[in-house]
Amino acid sequence: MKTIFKSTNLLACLTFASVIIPSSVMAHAVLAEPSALAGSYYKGAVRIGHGCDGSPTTGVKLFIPTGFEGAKPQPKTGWTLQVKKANLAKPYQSHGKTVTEDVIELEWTANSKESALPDGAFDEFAFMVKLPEKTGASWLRILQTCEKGQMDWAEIPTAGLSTKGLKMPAALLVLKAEGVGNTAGVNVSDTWIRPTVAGQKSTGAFMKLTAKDNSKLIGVSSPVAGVAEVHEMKMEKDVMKMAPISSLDLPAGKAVELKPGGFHVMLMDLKSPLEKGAKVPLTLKFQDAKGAKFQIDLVVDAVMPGAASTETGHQHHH
Ligand SMILES: [Cu+2]
Repeated sequence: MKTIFKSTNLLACLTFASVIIPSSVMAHAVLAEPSALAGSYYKGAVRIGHGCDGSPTTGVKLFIPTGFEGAKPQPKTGWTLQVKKANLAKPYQSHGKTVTEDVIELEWTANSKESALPDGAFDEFAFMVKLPEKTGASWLRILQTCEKGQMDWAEIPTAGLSTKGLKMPAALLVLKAEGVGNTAGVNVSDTWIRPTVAGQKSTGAFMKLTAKDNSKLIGVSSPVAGVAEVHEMKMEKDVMKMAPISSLDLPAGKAVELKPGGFHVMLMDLKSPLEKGAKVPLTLKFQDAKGAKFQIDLVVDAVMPGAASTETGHQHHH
């Protein structure tokens, strides 16, 4: 096939490029399930992957920010639980900023040397909490105490959601909109974004859109991209070209697929690389047949479609 890709407003349309991503070992203190439905009851778990420079972990403290309600730790054999109320929290430094938000602290402390978590093992410390209604990223500080020393997981990226380059990032929890698109009249499913490599300044976002009534996709935006556009691909004299379009028709009840080689959302002028597994906020703007505008806020995983987690495109039936 003799097909040349040309683009006028980009280095290249990268929707076709196959990208090899090295699998990175996540040894940070993280949440086992880093995204959840805003406003829902969330069962989370702090995952501790190693000790402090070889020393076994004897204590785990999770700081629950304001807006989260009724946080409860799950009991753990050999460990003592403690819940401290908001006014006991002290301000702390995170990435040069002083965080003074009131928080609730959930604390697990090993009862003995025997119940401490060895450096060579991992474990999870489960909790439950009612999440805020507001969608977006939350960063939860985790203080890991060891027989010798401690690790204060409290750094927050200055922009975006990538923790790359941070030594001790706080744990990310992305709060997603409820019933993605159901209330707004467009169902969004099968979302994914092609991960990027260092230096790559643009990538594509893909999904399936099904409108209840005749509508149009009239715009996109994302805080990670300087420019976001809806693109079409078309053949012109044996040359495949891509170009921005002002709107994409969504006929009632018909699934319109945004996919490599076809319509796609182009994210350009990226502020940082979108690593595999990155959570990317994306806003879709629509207009219905009567001219009324509405939007849907999504969080899309930077993963290849085969590896796409079921959570991202998933629909909530009530
Ligand atoms: Cu494009």
